[in-house]
Amino acid sequence: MRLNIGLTITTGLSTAAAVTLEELCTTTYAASKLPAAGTYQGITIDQSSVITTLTSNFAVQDNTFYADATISYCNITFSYTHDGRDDLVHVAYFAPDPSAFQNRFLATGGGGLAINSGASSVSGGVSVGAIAGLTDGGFGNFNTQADAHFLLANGTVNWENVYMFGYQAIHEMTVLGKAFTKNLMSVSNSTKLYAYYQGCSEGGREGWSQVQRFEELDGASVGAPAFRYAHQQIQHLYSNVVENTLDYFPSPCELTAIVNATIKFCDPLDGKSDGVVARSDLCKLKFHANSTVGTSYYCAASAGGGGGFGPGAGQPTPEQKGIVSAKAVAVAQTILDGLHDLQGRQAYFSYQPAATFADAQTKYNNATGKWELSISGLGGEFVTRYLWLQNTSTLTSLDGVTYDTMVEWIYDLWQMYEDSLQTTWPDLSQFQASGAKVLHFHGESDNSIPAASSVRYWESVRSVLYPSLSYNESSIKLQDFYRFFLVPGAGHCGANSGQPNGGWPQTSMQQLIDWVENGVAPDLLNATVSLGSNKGQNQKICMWPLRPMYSGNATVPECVYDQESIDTWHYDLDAFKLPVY
Ligand SMILES: *[C@@H]1O[C@H](CO)[C@@H](O)[C@H](O)[C@H]1NC(C)=O
Ligand SMILES: *[C@@H]1O[C@H](CO)[C@@H](O)[C@H](O)[C@H]1NC(C)=O
Ligand SMILES: *[C@@H]1O[C@H](CO)[C@@H](O)[C@H](O)[C@H]1NC(C)=O
Ligand SMILES: *[C@@H]1O[C@H](CO)[C@@H](O)[C@H](O)[C@H]1NC(C)=O
Ligand SMILES: *[C@@H]1O[C@H](CO)[C@@H](O)[C@H](O)[C@H]1NC(C)=O
Ligand SMILES: *[C@@H]1O[C@H](CO)[C@@H](O)[C@H](O)[C@H]1NC(C)=O
Ligand SMILES: *[C@@H]1O[C@H](CO)[C@@H](O)[C@H](O)[C@H]1NC(C)=O
Ligand SMILES: *[C@@H]1O[C@H](CO)[C@@H](O)[C@H](O)[C@H]1NC(C)=O
Ligand SMILES: *[C@@H]1O[C@H](CO)[C@@H](O)[C@H](O)[C@H]1NC(C)=O
Ligand SMILES: *[C@@H]1O[C@H](CO)[C@@H](O)[C@H](O)[C@H]1NC(C)=O
Ligand SMILES: [Ca+2]
Repeated sequence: MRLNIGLTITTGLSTAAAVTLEELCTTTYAASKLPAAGTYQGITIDQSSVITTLTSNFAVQDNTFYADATISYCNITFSYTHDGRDDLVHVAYFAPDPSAFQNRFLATGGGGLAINSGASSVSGGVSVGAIAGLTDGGFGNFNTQADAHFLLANGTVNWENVYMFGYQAIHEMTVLGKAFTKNLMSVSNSTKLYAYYQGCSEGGREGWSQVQRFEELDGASVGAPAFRYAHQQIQHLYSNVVENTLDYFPSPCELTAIVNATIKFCDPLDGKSDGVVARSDLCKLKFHANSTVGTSYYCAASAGGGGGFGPGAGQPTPEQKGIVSAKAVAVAQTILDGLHDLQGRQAYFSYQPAATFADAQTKYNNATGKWELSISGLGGEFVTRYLWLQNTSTLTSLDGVTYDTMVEWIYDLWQMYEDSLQTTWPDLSQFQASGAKVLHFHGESDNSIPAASSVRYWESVRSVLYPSLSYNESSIKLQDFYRFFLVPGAGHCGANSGQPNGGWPQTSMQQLIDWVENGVAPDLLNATVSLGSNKGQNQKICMWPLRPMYSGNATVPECVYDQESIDTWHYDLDAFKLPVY
């Protein structure tokens, strides 16, 4: 039979089965290649659940994480249950044309409260010659968010779903996906199948959840991970609590004026006047927000927008004009200083200067003509649903909420979800010993997850793995398998329209593959400008802890060691007695 011939002629690099994509993309063929029973203990695949859909000449275009390409693929889905549990989990695997398959499997994650990114990551995976998988986590269907079934009833957590979201579902999808890939593409037992992970934000947290626990991957590309979950999610409310505490609710335009003035002052500190703050650390050291008091600002009325995630997001905004007030600067500076308890001990850190104040967005009350509190939807749900276990995502009020209340919320969520969602286990010895690599990056002007959050984790891993080595010696050792890059000017998991000349590492997967398969470790991350008049320009990004310094308009920086700058990224979180990894 043709399929068996496919198996026997498989040698060396040419591992593709002798089937066409059209032949592969039938339910009969796909069902005959499902992972064998017992591939994953406790999982039973529904053999009759297979669905295949062929898509030809699909354009991967302006994808955040993959270069432009035209691909054909088969979307193969099936479902499984956990023995002893009455559940149903759906997985989807995008398979390339067998002639384009390059012995790769790619697991992908989601964003926000979604456990997958729909077609975007998996189609990108196909473009690099991988079979790429995603899961619905067992939450219903591929579009169901994790919070939809987070509670079984008010007060009762659906812990199975929490652990599925936390790490289990991606792990299962990966193990099944690797076995399925080998069967589907007739990869011989002697041929190495490379397994990768790619994700950003919640997808970045999911990536770390795998790296910290399992040895299924050869490489992971993780951006701006939403890890240190308890701290991270409550951080989304911090800006609102600052506004409430200082009793000042700046208009979006007044905050933008402060950001614009910050960019103007700090842009040249990196040696290049390009509208990009590539050294937000020098900005922290040299810029005083109070210098913006009195700056005049103007924003035309708009029919929608306003940004943010609160109830005011997307509402029409009136014309805004005035001069930046001392109160607005106090709000901005207190936000940038990060959460401190009422005794002045630091509990968390904040966004870098030059990031926009997304969490601080207010809403306009057309009846009173005033700007009012707009509680961050991302932060609010973690209090109502994840902490209070109430079936609602809306936190209606911050009355009586102090900085100490926030510290308590963090502490309680941390205890509740330490082993499922917190995701900052710092001992990566097992992943390291397996020979796998992790490429981690974070937009320096991220307005949703502080860039310092990633720096802190890199530092936790460094100090836990190499407690007796010097900073320099341990940094170099860590870089053998874990490399971290701050992306100048970039926002949350993408380029930033406020600093459009900053490049974005769109081809990080390609560099990871080159590291894993060819031993080419990236000293500089490859980046491409995706916005503005320099669109298409190639740039290079320095590897932490080195920091960029440019001469004139160079696109390749000198990567310098600057202790005073490095120190600005490290915080003593003395509001907690336990170490915060
Ligand atoms: C893959 O196919 C399934 C079944 O038809 C469908 O529900 C799902 O939306 C498809 N996935 C993507 C990412 O297109
Ligand atoms: C939570 O509320 C939604 C509607 O907002 C409802 O569909 C769902 O069944 C409720 N879940 C529980 C566990 O009460
Ligand atoms: C690979 O090895 C397994 C068990 O070691 C065996 O069952 C299977 O037939 C082998 N597959 C191929 C394609 O040789
Ligand atoms: C901020 O800068 C941007 C880009 O230069 C500009 O479009 C916007 O009008 C400025 N806004 C304010 C309030 O200064
Ligand atoms: C501005 O802030 C800096 C640093 O906090 C301080 O040294 C300086 O005195 C302040 N200037 C004014 C005018 O308040
Ligand atoms: C405020 O209300 C007036 C009168 O109803 C309306 O014309 C205007 O568009 C509203 N403005 C905003 C920003 O909603
Ligand atoms: C569950 O909590 C929500 C939010 O507090 C509330 O609206 C709803 O009525 C509660 N449901 C039950 C069944 O108590
Ligand atoms: C660490 O290495 C940097 C160069 O990467 C060097 O400038 C610095 O002096 C070194 N620090 C120590 C303590 O050796
Ligand atoms: C680096 O990015 C450029 C576009 O800026 C692209 O042409 C090139 O292929 C990328 N290199 C690698 C190794 O991915
Ligand atoms: C850098 O580019 C800008 C804009 O293209 C130009 O005005 C400036 O003269 C250039 N600076 C140097 C040092 O080449
Ligand atoms: Ca600059």
